Amino acid sequence: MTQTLTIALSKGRILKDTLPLLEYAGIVPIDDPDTSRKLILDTNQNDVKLLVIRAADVPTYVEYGAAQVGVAGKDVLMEHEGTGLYEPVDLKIATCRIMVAAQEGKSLSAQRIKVATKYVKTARSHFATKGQQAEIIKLYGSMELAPIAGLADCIVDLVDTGSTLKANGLAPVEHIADISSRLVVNKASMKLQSARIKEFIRQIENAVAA
Ligand code: PRT
Ligand code: MG
Repeated sequence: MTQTLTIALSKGRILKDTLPLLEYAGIVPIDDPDTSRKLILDTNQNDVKLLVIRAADVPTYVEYGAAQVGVAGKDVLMEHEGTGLYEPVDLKIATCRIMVAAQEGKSLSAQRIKVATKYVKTARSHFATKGQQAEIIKLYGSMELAPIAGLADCIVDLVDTGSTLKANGLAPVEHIADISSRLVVNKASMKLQSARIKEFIRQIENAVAA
């Protein structure tokens, strides 16, 4: 009997960049991920399914074993509070940097600064490591607005080309980490479906190398 392999992916750029890697591993969705409204996609292999969920929910699905494997941004994984995940492969897709950014010319040397971000854990640990007091203000999106609107002195956000920062009068101030997407694996599945999952990991490693 073959057990189903369920792969959790987030819609958007990670899904787009993961599909070629899956195809290299012989897995092709039957429904068109761009147009289908289904959240669970069948593939050409009848024991492989794709879940299409919010980026921040991927680690949770994999940790609880609702999906045996998934693809998540390192930014999302650094915020995840759980313990039950292996991160065996850097897929080198959806790359960017997580950075501190502020209005052009703005000094961040105050005793205590306000930092707006969706990356609360990462921001807190960055400023703690620097020994700078920071009040972290949690936002869910459009971080670039916060300094302009006077909500915060700076933001912690993802930067790729830098054009979103620039368009909003912001400039990068500090580099926190390089980000890419990672293959994540449920710890129990790695034991229980060891052969299947190791084979899948090997195929994905080959796809990344190709
Ligand atoms: O929509 P939902 O809230 O569920 O998730 P999401 O909007 O975070 O999903 P999506 O499709 O944007 O994918 C997010 C994942 O892609 C992140 O978790 C990262 O791992 C990865 N990624 C890579 C990025 C970027 N690059 C990126 N540039 N995610 C977001 N951006 C945004 C950034 O937040 C900023 O608004 O793009 C803008 C900056 O781009 P530049 O080129 O103007 O610098
Ligand atoms: Mg989005």
